[in-house]
Amino acid sequence: MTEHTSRVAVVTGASSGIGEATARALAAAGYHVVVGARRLSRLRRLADEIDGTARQLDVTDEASVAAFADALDRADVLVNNAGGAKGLAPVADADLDDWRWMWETNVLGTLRLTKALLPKLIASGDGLIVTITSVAALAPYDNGAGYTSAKHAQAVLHRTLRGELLGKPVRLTEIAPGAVETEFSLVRFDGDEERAAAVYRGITPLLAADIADLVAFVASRPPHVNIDQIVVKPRDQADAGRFSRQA
Ligand code: 8X3
Repeated sequence: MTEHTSRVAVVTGASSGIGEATARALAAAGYHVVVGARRLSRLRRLADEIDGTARQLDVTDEASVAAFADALDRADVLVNNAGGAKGLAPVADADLDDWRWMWETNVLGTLRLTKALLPKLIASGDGLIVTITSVAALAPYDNGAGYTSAKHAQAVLHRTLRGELLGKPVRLTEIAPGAVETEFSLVRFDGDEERAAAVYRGITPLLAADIADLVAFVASRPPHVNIDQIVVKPRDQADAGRFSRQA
């Protein structure tokens, strides 16, 4: 275990997209960043670039989370980013395995990491938990119940901590993005590139770096300032299902 004198930020789901961009932004802000994800080779490349630490992490696996947490000598910031969507189906056709995956990663994954790191975040004297939820955590949409219900549950778990940790030196920020062009839609549509591209066609979507900027901003506020929630969407998006698309 390396002893760190600089503040340590932990980012889950850091092998791509918002997680990867957030790791870069926090490293640029002076954090030692511990990146966790299942795809270790991609993580190692990232960790080398940002002078951070790569550790394999499966947020759905109790033992993996325990080993990940044990290896940390300190934790000042936790970014709960791991998660995602699988499928877009009406409740009548719900695929139980897709639902299970979404609840395991988004909800129980956030729960596992938060529980495991909470003692270290409190001990830091100025801890911060940033949970990346979604506009899907704010309202349901048709064919999205597996994802919207998981994101609602993840958000409620996060928001509950705001009260439960009152009096403890831990801040809590929820960031709820709309359309961000990452591997998100490719995962949702099981590798169907055509379908994934259509989600962002004709709009200027947010980029992973746009969300990472917000995390870095939140983390750079003084300890008495708690930014509770940020909802961020492309200008071309009014809500989960309403876009202005150029032909
Ligand atoms: C992703 C945004 O609108 O696909 O979290 O649910 S949406």
